Amino acid sequence: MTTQRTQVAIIGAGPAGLLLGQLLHRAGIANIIVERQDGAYILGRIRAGVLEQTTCDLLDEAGVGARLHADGLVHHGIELCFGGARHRIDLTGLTGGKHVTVYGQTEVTRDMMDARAAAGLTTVYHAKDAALHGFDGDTPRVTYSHAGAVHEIRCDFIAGCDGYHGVSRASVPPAALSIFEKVYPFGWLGVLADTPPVAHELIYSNHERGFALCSMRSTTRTRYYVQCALHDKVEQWSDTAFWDELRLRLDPQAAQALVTGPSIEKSIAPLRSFVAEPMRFGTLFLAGDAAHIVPPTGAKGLNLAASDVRFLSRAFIEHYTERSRAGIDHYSERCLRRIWKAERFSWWFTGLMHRFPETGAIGQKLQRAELDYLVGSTAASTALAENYVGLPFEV
Ligand code: RFL
Ligand code: PHB
Repeated sequence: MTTQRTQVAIIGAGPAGLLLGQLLHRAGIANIIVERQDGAYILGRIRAGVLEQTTCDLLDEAGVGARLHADGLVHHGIELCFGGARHRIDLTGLTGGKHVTVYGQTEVTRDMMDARAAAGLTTVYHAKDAALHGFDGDTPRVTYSHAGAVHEIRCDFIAGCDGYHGVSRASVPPAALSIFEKVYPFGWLGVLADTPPVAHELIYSNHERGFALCSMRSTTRTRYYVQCALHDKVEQWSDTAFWDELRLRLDPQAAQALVTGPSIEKSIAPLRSFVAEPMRFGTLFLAGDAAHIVPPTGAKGLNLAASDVRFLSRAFIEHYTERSRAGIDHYSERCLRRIWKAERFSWWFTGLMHRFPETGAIGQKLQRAELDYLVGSTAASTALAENYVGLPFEV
């Protein structure tokens, strides 16, 4: 068994792990990332598309914001579509000047992988059987196997950035965790295509056939979603079936403007609200999807991962430079305060926009009344806008 020594061992090279690694490196804190997959696999996962300003600021702080500023699309509003018409929510006007940036998670991840490689930092891809040891004390270790040999990393802290299905949360004794979970009775079928976006801004549509979302990755690449049954399989959905269904769920003008084309990627994602508390166990810290999941309706998952990493990087920097434990001791509580607000918003927006079979006709009437109220009330529109662009950090 070979043994390496570092300050922070990071499990997972998704957005949370890569961003933490980059921020720590810039503060002079040594770290090693251990990742189960290879880089190409990670870059093939099509996920988030909307970044809050605080996420963009953190990417700048990590020194990986150049391409984001060059290629990201700044959006000042979103459109809500219902009853055959679209209604604009003026994000910037309602929030005193804030906006969001449309820039794919794939690109964010690629920028961070490139920066990590350029800095010569260690990422062990294809690391199998990662196991966490001794995190109830001050000498935690991570073991993993790679190319047939077992390796060990000795460290001061372990950051569990390994997503919902990772080993980090699973390593915590169940009695030490409180789990809060809701699984929604539908999924999202997503299609990526090289077609021009149907509109300049994102369209969130509530339709009696189900929810639809028109998003984008650039001015020539679109990302569209339709609500589908939980048991649907991607193979059941031909490109034609997808485009036909999407068109039906849009207002007549958008339906007519919709440009279709062959899908580059097509996948189905289940929707879940999930929080595991607390987020720290001795010298193990959970961050991102390892600790919480939101349904994608509010576009909060990647942004929450970034906000956890903001708290965690500052906590480690305080520890190493100021010898202060404050950030470490308050990490879980600070993260969770923000997480629960994003969980609430994502749950509310999901409930407002989707077709819920069990609520029937009265459910649809109530949604319609709320949507009418929302687009007609500055107070209600402002509540949506300020959550969508991202709530401020309290500490
Ligand atoms: P990730 O991205 O899942 O990365 C975890 C990494 O850990 C690795 N791993 C392991 N490594 C070593 N050993 C093990 N035992 C391991 N187990 C796992 C995995 O291979 C992986 O590389 O978690 P992270 O970094 O916390 O990032 C979270 C985000 O990926 C996620 O929250 C967002 O994608 C959610 N999301 C959205 N978020 C937004 O902020 N805005 C959006 O517009 C948005 N849209 C979305 C989304 C998620 C979606 N899906 C598919 C769930 C749209 C969709 C459809
Ligand atoms: C996306 O572009 O993939 C996307 C955008 C907004 C959402 C969810 C996903 O709410």
